[in-house]
Amino acid sequence: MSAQAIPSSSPTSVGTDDPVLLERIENTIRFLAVDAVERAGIGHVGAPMALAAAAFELWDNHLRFDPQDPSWPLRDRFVLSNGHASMLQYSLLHLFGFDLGLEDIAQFRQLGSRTPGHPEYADTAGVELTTGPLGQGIAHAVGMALAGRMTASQFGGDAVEGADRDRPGQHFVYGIVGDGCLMEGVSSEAASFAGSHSLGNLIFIYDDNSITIDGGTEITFSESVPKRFEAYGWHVVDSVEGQDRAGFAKALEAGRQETHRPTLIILKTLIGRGAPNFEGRNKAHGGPLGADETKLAKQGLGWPTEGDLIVPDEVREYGAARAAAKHAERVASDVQFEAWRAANADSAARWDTARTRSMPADLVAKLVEGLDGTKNATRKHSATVLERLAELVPYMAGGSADLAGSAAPPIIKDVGIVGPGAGAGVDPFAGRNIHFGVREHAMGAIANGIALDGTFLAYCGTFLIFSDYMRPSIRLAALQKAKTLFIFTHDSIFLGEDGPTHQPIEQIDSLRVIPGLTVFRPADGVETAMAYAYYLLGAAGSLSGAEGSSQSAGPVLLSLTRQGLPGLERPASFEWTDVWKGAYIVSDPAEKAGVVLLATGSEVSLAVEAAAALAHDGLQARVVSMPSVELFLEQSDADQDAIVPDDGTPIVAIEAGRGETLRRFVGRRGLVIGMESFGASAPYEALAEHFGFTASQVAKRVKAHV
Ligand SMILES: Cc1ncc(C[n+]2csc(CCOP(=O)(O)OP(=O)(O)O)c2C)c(N)n1
Ligand SMILES: [Mg+2]
Repeated sequence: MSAQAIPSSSPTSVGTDDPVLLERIENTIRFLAVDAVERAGIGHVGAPMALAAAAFELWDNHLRFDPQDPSWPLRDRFVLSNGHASMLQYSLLHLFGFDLGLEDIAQFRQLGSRTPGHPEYADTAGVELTTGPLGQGIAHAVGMALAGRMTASQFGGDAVEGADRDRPGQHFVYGIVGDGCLMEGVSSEAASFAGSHSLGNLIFIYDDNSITIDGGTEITFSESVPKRFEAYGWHVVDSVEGQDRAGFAKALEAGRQETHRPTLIILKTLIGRGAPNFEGRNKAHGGPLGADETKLAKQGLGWPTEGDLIVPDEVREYGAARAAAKHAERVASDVQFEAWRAANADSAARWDTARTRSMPADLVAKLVEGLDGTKNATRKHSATVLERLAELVPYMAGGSADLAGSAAPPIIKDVGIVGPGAGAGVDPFAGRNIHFGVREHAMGAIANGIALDGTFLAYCGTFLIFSDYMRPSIRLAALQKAKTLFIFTHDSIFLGEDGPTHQPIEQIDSLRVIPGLTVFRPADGVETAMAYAYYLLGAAGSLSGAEGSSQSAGPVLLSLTRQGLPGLERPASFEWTDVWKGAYIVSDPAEKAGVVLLATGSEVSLAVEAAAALAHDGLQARVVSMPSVELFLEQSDADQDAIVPDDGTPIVAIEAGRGETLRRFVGRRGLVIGMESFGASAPYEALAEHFGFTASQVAKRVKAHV
């Protein structure tokens, strides 16, 4: 990997050394957590009580941020992977002057509060991402760190004398993980990726307390974490005592100095520190301490036992002063940043283009061009569109979990490779093709992390069947409204000979039920291109009307075929943007239709053929393509009825999957032509014949039904 000049000096002005004040602050954080959990009657006290001192050191003396502008692009990122310790983060946000008052903390875990049970992105100023499903935080953070390195390489330009950090991509990604996160497989995948990609801007602190909910970690977690992370290619600082402020500060500095390996600091902590009958035991993990133990803990640490949620005056004043100092550093940084902009006009302009999600005005036309009527598999249309986007949206980055060769999705020509695959002597962060490796679960999280970082738009993909390995990350994308694009191919039994292990049956239905995720199953090149356009214009915030609903703010998923498909013929009245309405009429008889064939993806052309067969037999059918069920359901009732009538006309749904999400359109006794088994291994034409997906068999079933 090529050497990069990454600054490593302590990044932020130095806070107090006064041990008395520091202890007061530590106990403030500790008892804010204890009291908030006590009020809520539920929550997690153990980790906040144990990590109060170290987390404060990190925020006070190391983390660069501006409480007045939580989305300052050059800020360091902080990720609480053990999201159950949310009160730790809320206490810090409060003390450092973010928009989070004591009244918010008093509402911990209550409906509509800014202090939900686990940190949620966009609910609370200063929360970088949603954590709680263990392991996801560190995996997302890996994506954020990768985005940082790619940003530095592609938009960072040259440093201005004396202000190396005040330009894009020079920040660090800090985080805390617990035992639970490190037991989860997703953290292994992500850590392996981070080591392989030399993400030296990533610094994680392992809350090594040897405790989880069910007991000591020795009951099930016996590997050497330091050796494991060293084997991944991490720089490991083993170990620092949780109350050793100076030792921890040194470890953080060592982490910053180490620019080519991610750093894991093993921090030995005592869960529930300060609660005499709980500390060091699994019962300290969660739940309120209770009145008696709370009193004992407060007495033991010299804390007032009357009242709760106490922030002593000197602590509040100190926090306010530090918040002001952090803001002043930001203001100073802005001056340097302007100098950088002046000296790097080209990089600055491209950086602005990315950060504002600026797109060419003729994006839609450019994407659709030449695809109308063109025969191809939709995965190939997708590849064509991605090739175009390499130029049109030069801040899109992504790749596949070792299935680029199957266009799931492909390597984009003329855009370099990210990571060691870039080759000797090539900047490993100058490219935009990411080899995620065979790590689907982490791939989803890493892509989300890239998207949430805010510079690159991120896509990732594999075969649709393996979306099951990514479901928690896809769900988190939707929950956070991360603009991640999930590109899945080989989307039905028609992938053929790989057989039932690879044939998705229930996946498309199961993905459509994730709130806020827009699933497209395009039928041809135009629909594929328009699905991409929907994703991109949604990211740019430039969709309006029903198309610009809250749906368009979130992630988008494409379900694409392996097999070739004809280009659909559509009526003259068809407009490309009809695809964004979720469904449209592909063909309609002159007189009133006797049946409506509602199909998605590869089954739309099948429906067209079946309609011809039916017409031959005197039954006139309307054919409707429904590329997105979610978008169709966003339309007004009248607009929906104009496409899929609700007047008793029989509706038959056709989808080479379970088809259960289409059942709502056909009525209780309606017909869904779908899959009831896991499929079979055979050439796809044989499978079509076997499972009844031929025009003549579809026509026969429709006739029998009507
Ligand atoms: C994927 C996932 N599985 C299970 C849980 C439930 N859970 C929350 S915390 C926890 C134990 C975590 O142990 P550790 O990370 O060591 O936290 P500590 O008790 O040390 O605070 C579990 C099982 C979860 N949040 N996410
Ligand atoms: Mg633990």
